[in-house]
Parts: sequence; structure tokens; C-alpha cells
Amino acid sequence: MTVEKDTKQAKAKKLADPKTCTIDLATQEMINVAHKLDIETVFDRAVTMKPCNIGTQGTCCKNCGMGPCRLPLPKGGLDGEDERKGLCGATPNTIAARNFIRMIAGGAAAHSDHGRSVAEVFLSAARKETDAYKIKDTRKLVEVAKHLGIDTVVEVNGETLDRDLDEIAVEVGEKAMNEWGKADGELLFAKRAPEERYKIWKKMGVVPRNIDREIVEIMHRTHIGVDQDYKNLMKQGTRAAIADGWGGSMLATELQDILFGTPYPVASEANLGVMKEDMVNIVIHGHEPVLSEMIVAVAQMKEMDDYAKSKGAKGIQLSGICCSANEVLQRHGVPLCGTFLQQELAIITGACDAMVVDIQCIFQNLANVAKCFHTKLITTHPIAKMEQNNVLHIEFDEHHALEDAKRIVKLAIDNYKNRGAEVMIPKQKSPMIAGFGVESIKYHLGGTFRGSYSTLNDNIINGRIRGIGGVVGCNNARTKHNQGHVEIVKELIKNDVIVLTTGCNAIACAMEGLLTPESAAVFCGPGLAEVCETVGIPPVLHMGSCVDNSRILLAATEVVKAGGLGTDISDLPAAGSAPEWMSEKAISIGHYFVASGVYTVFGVTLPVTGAPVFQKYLFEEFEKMYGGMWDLEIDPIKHAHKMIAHIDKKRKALGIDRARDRILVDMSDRRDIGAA
Ligand code: BF8
Repeated sequence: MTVEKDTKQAKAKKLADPKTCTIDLATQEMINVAHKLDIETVFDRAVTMKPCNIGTQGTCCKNCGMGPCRLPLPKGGLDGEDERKGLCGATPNTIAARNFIRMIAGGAAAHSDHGRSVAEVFLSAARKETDAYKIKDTRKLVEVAKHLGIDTVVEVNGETLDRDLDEIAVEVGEKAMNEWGKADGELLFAKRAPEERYKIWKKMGVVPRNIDREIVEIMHRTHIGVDQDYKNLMKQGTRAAIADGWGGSMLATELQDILFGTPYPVASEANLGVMKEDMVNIVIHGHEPVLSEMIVAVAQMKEMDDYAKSKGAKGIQLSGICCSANEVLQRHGVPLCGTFLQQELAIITGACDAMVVDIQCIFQNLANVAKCFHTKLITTHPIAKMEQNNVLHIEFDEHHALEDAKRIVKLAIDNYKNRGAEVMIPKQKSPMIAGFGVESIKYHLGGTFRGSYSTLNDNIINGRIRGIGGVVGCNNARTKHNQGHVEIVKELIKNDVIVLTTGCNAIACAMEGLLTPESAAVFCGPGLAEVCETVGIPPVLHMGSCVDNSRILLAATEVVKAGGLGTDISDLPAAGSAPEWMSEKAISIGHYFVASGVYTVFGVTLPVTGAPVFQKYLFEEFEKMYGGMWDLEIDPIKHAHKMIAHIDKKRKALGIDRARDRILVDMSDRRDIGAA
């Protein structure tokens, strides 16, 4: 009995091998520290718990109490007709499609509810109900107002005058809020897409009506006994995904930019080594910048710095995990502490005096890890609490935002003295540049007065830049941390594909030193290296957080508008990728990229493989309808080359498959042309 018990315990103690679970040295080092301290992390749990094979294939249905109905592919593959069905008769296609669009609903809801919170704070600020927030970017306010159909000028005595900015701001807030639940009409930002794209959506009947409705309708259609046609289910999935990318996410990005400032290139650093032993470390983790903006403001106050010094620290070091990190990085240069999979490790350094979390991508296990240290784990959002009793909940409210932020920062400072003897901060950190977006790319390519995407288009046409890769998304403990991200991006830039990045891919690339202009000479093909050197940009452009994937959609639209590369996003030599995805948000993003005309490849796995007919629909037939389609490729190099092959296919269709320089016509040439 004792032997059996011992064996069981030995089995439960199976630990992750740091070298096989991450390419990052700081992460390897911290996993070793965790093992020494007998603290379990996600890496260990991924070794001890295998994923469910049926769920992985997308063919487990638990939408009613007669199930779960499990329909895995037969071991030897399908032989003859596919006769698998659930108790109600649902086919693998119906089940996989239902599950897939429920993931879209989850992802779209997360992004869009984030957007709604920002819109609420925006409206409060516009109505002057709070002192903490003020409109920072009035130029963007006016531009966004136009897209929402709001007048930006007024006629006074026959004269056209600029309308009062405060009035415009209130109307922008109200109109934006309406986008979540209006009774009539369609999503206003749908018309920001190239005209050809909008026409395709119209023809396919997928222009969103309002953001919330599309998500609710997915939940209805996937209830037992409603929509049982995978094509019709995907139609709704497409409509909800567009409502995310061109709606909830885009509103979040735009309103955040107006409120907190549109990002412009900023220097910073990335990886756990940004934490400082002799300073108060506050780690911001989550997604909504409404609170983290306040924490940044408060941490920079002299009174707080003095208070930290009075407690024996040299000052306050802020850093971030996940997309809150990307938000405060792109606007303030706050360094990145790490990716999604490094969140537990930040606490295990023993130097994290407070970790402040809001919503999304936050491990519940943080509370268990925090119990082993002095770290204060603080939840701040009414919809995201934790059951463990060591977690502090300080609910954030925009009406007393500064007070809330001060309370949190003070708590962290007071906690500095409680650190244990063992502080272990890995030394690894890399320099980086972040803060690219539609506006800053335009500025970089042409300056304040002549900013335009034509320079980019010219370099794509002449072949120095082969194409554009949007590489985004999470880490996933089922695959080697950061390996897919880094290998795919390196292979793309080696082949002259410029990369636009967001989310945890951006953090992974930063940790690898790919977000510096200098990296172009080391990693890029000659064409892209030349462009980066001339313009002074990195070959991998950090475009922000995951809601900021909307920046990639708008940048692609600008490329279309600049001319010479077709009339729609689907004409562009471009491809999307999420090498290590794991969240429902990633599925929603993947699908709005596909619905916007982009070939999109995911790594790790995709929960559609158990329904081959449905998979073919997404991977092949979608291209005929939308110009974009899904793909799955686990091998990073093959993954990058599938993207490159698609880029080459598009170059050929545009007639730019052979590198050529634009011929500059001088005056004598003109005379010759005139004489001919
Ligand atoms: O929204 S990339 S792990 S942090 S879900 Fe989460 Fe994925 Fe990171 Fe940001 Ni996006």
C-alpha cells in the first residue's frame, strides 16, 4: 500500500524540463528556481495533464444534458461514409462548427466588452464627470468622429467653422456606445474597409448589425436543435468576427488612442530582467489600459517616489505582462516583464511587490504562487475576481481613478519591506522599439506633411519588400514557449517579408531583440534590410495589444488606398499567423482576418481536425467566398513558407512577381515621350 502511494506521489511530481518547454533563457532559469522552491507552474501542469483528444479535434458536444457526445475520428481514419452523430443526430461538421463559432463568440465578447468599458470611461471624460481622464488626441477625435457620421464643422452665418471639440467628444462617446446595441442599421466602421471588401460582406450577408447582437445570436444558434448547417453557422461566426475586428476591437483601439494618446515610436526593454532588486516592483497584467494608465501616472508622481525612498527602495519600477503591458509600453515606454506564460515566474523572482490584474489571460494559479511570497495580488475589475483568500480586490472606478491607483501603488510600496531573503531576478532583457500604428507608419514613411503609404507600396512593387506578414497571438504551454513565434518571424524577415506584430508575439519578438532597427542587418534579406536601414525602422513593427490588431486591418486598408496593389485587402501580398495561439480571442482574430481577405495560418492545433468536411470548408472554400482562408501548420519553417507561397501567389496575380524598380522619368525622357 505504502509503495503504491509512494509511486503515485512520484508520478504526481513529474516536472517540466526547462530546456524543452522554452527557448528563453530567463524562463528556463526561473522554471529551475520554481522547481527548487517546490512551486508548480503551468509548464509542470502541461507535462502532467494531457489535453483531451476529442476536444482537440473539435468534435465533443456538451451543449445539452444528453451529452457530452464525443465524436473523435476513428483511429484508422474515415473509411466510407462518415456516420458519426450525436444523440440528437448532430454531425461532426455541425458540432465542430458550433464549437468554433462559440469560440468566436467568446473572443469577440472579450474584445468587445473591453471596448465597451473604454467607451464608458470615454463618455465620462467627454461629459467631464471625471478629472482623471482628458481627451489627449484631438486630431484623432475629429477623424474618428467623421467615421461615425458626426459633424465636425458647423455653419454660422454662412461661414463654415470647426465644431466645438467638447461637443464632438460627447457625440463620439454616445455614438460609439450605440454600436453595441443599436436597433437599426449596420456597424458604422464596416465602411472603413476597402469598398470592394464591404461589397463582398454585403453580398454574403455578413455586415454586422450591432456588436452584442452578433454574439448573442451565436449563443442562440448553437443551442441544441437550432442551426444545424455548418455553412450557415459559419456565416454567423463570420458576422460576429467582423463585429469584433471592425467593431469592438477597433472602437477600443480608437477610443484608447483619443483618450490616452496615439502611440508613436518609443524605446524600452523586454524580459524578466527589467525588474529591479532595489526598487518597488509593480507588475501590471491584463488588458484594459484604463487603470494601468492611472498607475503609470501615479507611479511617476514625486510624492510616490519620495514615499518609496522613505521605505528604503530606490524608486518604483513598473513593468507589464500580456496586453496591458503592450498598452502602457506603446504610450509610455513602460518595459515588458514577459509574455502570458511568464506571469507566474514574475512572482517567483521574489521581487514582485504587487501584481495588479484586470481582465483576460490571468492564471488563477497566480494566487497559489503569490501565497509562497510576499507579493500582493490585486484584482481590480468587477467581472474578474479570484476565489483564493490571499487575493485583494480593489475595485477600480473611473470616477475615483486617481485615488484607486494611489491606494494600489502605496500598498506595493508598503509591501517592499516584506520581501524574503531570496530574490532571484534573471539578468536577461533586450532593447526594443514599440509604438507603431497606422499614423506612425505613415509619418515614418513621409514625415508630417508628406506622410503616405506610397513609399511602402513602391517598395513592395519593386520587390525590396516581398510582402507583409501579420504575426500575432498567444503563448501555449502545449508547445515550446516562443519557439514558433521567433522562428516564423525570423524566416519571414529573412525572406524580405516585413512583419507587423501584436500581443504576445510582439513580446516574444522583443525578448529576442527583433524589435530594433539594428536587427535588420542581422536577420533580414537584402531588400528589407535596405528599406529598414533607409527609413530607420525595425523589420518587425510592434503595433500594440490584441485589440490593436484593428491597427493591422486599417494599415492594410491604407496600403490598398495608396494604390498599385489591387483594390481589396485580399489582393495584397500579405498573410496572417498565430504561431502559438491558445485563446478564444485568437480564434475571433483569426476569423476576422480571414473574413477581411487574409490567408491566416495557425500553429499548435486547430479544433476542426475531427470534422474533415468542415475543415475543408474553412481551409479551401472560404477563399472562393472571401479571398481569405484558414490553415494549420505546426512546423515553424513550413508555416512561414506557406505564408511566403501565398504572398508570391498574390504578387504573381498583381503582375509584380519579378523584382523591378520604378522607372524615374526625367525631363529629357518626357520630351522624348512628347515627341513620339
Ligand atoms: O490579448 S496574445 S495570451 S495576452 S490572448 Fe492573452 Fe493571447 Fe497574449 Fe493579450 Ni492576446
